[in-house]
Amino acid sequence: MTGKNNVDILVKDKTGMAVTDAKVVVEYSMPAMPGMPAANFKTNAGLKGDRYKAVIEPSMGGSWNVAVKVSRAGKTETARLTIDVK
Ligand SMILES: [Cu+2]
Repeated sequence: MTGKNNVDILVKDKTGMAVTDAKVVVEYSMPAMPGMPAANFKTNAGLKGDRYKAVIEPSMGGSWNVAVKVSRAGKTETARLTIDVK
């Protein structure tokens, strides 16, 4: 939905253990379209228990690209997904 949405991220290492010492950033964007310039947002996720939580606020319905960037020990890995906002 447009407005505030909670995002829950579980980061696991190769052995399946929850990773709790990473920096997690959620970037979300929508390309420009008629009547709307490109939208790009970025928010930090904070650790709660063994999960990272963030609040995203898509400004309009439609397809959004989401990139979850996980940084740890000087390395960053990115998980990309698309969400359909109603
Ligand atoms: Cu749009």
